[in-house]
Amino acid sequence: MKKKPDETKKSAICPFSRRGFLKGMLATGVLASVPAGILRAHAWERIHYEGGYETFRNACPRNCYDTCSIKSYVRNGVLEFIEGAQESTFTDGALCVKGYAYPRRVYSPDRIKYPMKQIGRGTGNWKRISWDEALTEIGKKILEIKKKDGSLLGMALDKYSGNFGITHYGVEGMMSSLGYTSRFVGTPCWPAGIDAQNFDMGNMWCNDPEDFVKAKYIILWGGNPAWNSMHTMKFIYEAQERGAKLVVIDPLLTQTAAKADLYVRVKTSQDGALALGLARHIVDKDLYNREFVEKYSKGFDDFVSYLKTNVTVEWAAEQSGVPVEVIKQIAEEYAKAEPGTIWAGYGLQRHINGGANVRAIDALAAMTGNIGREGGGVRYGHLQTWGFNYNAMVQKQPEGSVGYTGKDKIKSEFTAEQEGAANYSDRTININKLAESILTVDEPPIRLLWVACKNPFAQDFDRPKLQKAFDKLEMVVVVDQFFNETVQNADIVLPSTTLFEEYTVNVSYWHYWLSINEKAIPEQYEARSDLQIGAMLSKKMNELDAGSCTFPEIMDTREWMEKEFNDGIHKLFGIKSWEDLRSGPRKAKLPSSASWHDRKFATPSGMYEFSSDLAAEYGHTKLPEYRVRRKAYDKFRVLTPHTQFGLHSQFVNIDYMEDFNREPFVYINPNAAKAKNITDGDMVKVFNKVGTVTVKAKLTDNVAEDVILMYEAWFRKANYNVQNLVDDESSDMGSFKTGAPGVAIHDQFADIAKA
Ligand SMILES: Nc1nc2c(c(=O)[nH]1)N[C@H]1C(S)=C(S)[C@@H](COP(=O)(O)OP(=O)(O)OC[C@H]3O[C@@H](n4cnc5c(=O)[nH]c(N)nc54)[C@H](O)[C@@H]3O)O[C@H]1N2
Ligand SMILES: Nc1nc2c(c(=O)[nH]1)N[C@H]1C(S)=C(S)[C@@H](COP(=O)(O)OP(=O)(O)OC[C@H]3O[C@@H](n4cnc5c(=O)[nH]c(N)nc54)[C@H](O)[C@@H]3O)O[C@H]1N2
Ligand SMILES: [Mo]
Repeated sequence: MKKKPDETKKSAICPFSRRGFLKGMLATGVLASVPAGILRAHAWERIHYEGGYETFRNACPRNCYDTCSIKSYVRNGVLEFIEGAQESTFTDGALCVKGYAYPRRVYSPDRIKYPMKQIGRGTGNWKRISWDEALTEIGKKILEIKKKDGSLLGMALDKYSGNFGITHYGVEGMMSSLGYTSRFVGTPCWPAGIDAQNFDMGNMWCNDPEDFVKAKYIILWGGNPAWNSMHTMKFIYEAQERGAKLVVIDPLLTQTAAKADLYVRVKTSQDGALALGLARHIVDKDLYNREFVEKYSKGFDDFVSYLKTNVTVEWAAEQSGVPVEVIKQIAEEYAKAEPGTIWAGYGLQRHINGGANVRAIDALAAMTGNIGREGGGVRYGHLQTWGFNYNAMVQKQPEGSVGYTGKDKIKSEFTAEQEGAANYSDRTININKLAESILTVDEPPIRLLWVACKNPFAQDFDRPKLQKAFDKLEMVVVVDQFFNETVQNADIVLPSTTLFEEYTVNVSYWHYWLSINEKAIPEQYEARSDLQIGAMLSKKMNELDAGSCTFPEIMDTREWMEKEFNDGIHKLFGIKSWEDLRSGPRKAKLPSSASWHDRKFATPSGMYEFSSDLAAEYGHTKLPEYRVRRKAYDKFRVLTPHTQFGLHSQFVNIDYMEDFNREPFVYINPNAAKAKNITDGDMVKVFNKVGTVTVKAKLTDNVAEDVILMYEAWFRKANYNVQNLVDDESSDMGSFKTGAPGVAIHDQFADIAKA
């Protein structure tokens, strides 16, 4: 009889992994021909076999549009290779190159294997300690803080998108089960656009990306899916084959732009002007959709008078750098296409006027009647499939817990009676101001920082300030897999499992598939999942001080994954239980591939709101008006977008990925380089008011003369970090729906010189 996965023997380091990497890449189609079988081995467990391998269903939990459904092949407890699930028409049997490198990531010699303590933060003097020692030290610190401050608000959680598996919200649950704490809220990623779409439509909701094939005209605006959502590209190519025109609007000539029928180089942060110029021309040519604006929208007349008073195509051309004829051409082609679609990428809104720019783009889609159409829409993201129980997340504070009572107190999930206490809450702090907050927040100050699923030193803003902030903390605990820069700034590191070593469940904010993530191999070394760590900490806390933690002390990740399912999820995906997902991912049963297909909007008026009172309440203009961009604070504009070979700080450090991507570069236009006496391959210094990065230059006219380009990434061997050039300036929107404004990542400036 096959044992439960939890009891399988501890695996050896995979001897075949480099081969497995290649095999995974070549496997698509090959393995489809090997005989498959399902063996009923135990009442609750069916083991799937294929070609001599035990197979498991997994899902890539990274913060990526594609959230791929994975099939994993295990022999003798060793993950040998993986492939994209064939059942998902989105994943379509293929992974990205990072995905194929997963087995190496699991068995990387660089993985953090045991709990460790650093004697002197930043010294590199690490000592292996036992789980018991680690948890005792952390537990004692938590109790000390509670005693000193009378609350646990001095303990803060910094978590974001390292793993989007639903049970990972158990980290938030673990914090609640200790008491009221400080929480970094908001998102560094997409909040300005989320608010914009909420003001305009009442929610963020995109068409099924598979329906790109139905589009006749595609405007890809400020996104680079050839790298960041490669699985969507096949639908765009199919649309092109069926005759659709692809327009890419980006200040960089990206790999996506290279596939376009028309590439439009826009001046960074000036998309609002461009969108309004397009809208003005559509009005002038009487090409807007009367039915939509009359029946389903509010405030269109006001919008038209704003355009007529404040916007001309010539002005838009001047502001955006896009010639008048091109604006007129796109306006006419897009307005006449049935349907025309816009994909508003996240890069677009990481600006001080990013939300305003997205609202102007939404208006364009609405006035042409493209919202609610299959193959149309303005695509940004959605959370339609995220209706889980969040059982792991919702935990109750221990009795007698004291918390935050300030005016901006957040609402508790529990009634005051259930809480049996005064109306306390966690203290929320803007996630994008991590450094600033640690340095300035008081009464009580942040003393203990728990970092999980987040690499602030690589991904957060103003790294020199972050260094000062960390130096101020009394204790830093990081739960992670590799010795990255954040870990280097920790006192205690706890080893986290990879996705193959735990159960969870995954959905996407872009496509509509649901995947189960099975535990395919045992926990490696002494790694534990975030949930298991919560349970272990709970046991220790209650040993040290009975009743000080309400989190369950025994943790089976499978049981907790099961608890996330409910009737709504079963119905939406047409499954009876999560076990149905063991035979493959499922897609939501959508009444239409179009979002807002019934054109009933979730705004206060139930209409598409060209004029939004809610926007005004949050301090914005009612109409999607032009908002000026950030004033340059240095010579060149610095863009630090996402890289092909990493997912933020993840993957780039894996040796197999280094084969593809050996070192970082700064990309600069040849004319700009000439003026600075820089030639290809020179070491250069890029510097601004935040800090300096020293890196090799590459000359390319893919970037404009006033732009310097560097990709965000964490290289194991290079001393390279773009956050030395990015400050923490806020974007205009985000507070409405995410609790904090976004961050103006792409509104940064620097100068460059030969090193
Ligand atoms: N300059 C610049 N900065 C940016 C951006 C940019 O474009 N330019 N983009 C921003 C955006 S869009 C985002 S979304 C953020 C992303 O910021 P983060 O969410 O911090 O990004 P990641 O590097 O993906 O993940 C963080 C860490 O989670 C760890 N991890 C993985 N799995 C687990 C797990 O199961 N448990 C635990 N405890 N840890 C795990 C990984 O090893 C990694 O160290 O960065 C933002 N920062
Ligand atoms: N390979 C890979 N895939 C990823 C990620 C990754 O790190 N690597 N990250 C994942 C995550 S968390 C996210 S949020 C998404 C991000 O996906 P994208 O939205 O595609 O993100 P970026 O690469 O940051 O930005 C896309 C483009 O926006 C452009 N841009 C910047 N400013 C402006 C502007 O003012 N106007 C216009 N029109 N364009 C502008 C940049 O030049 C860039 O080409 O990708 C996800 N997928
Ligand atoms: Mo993101």
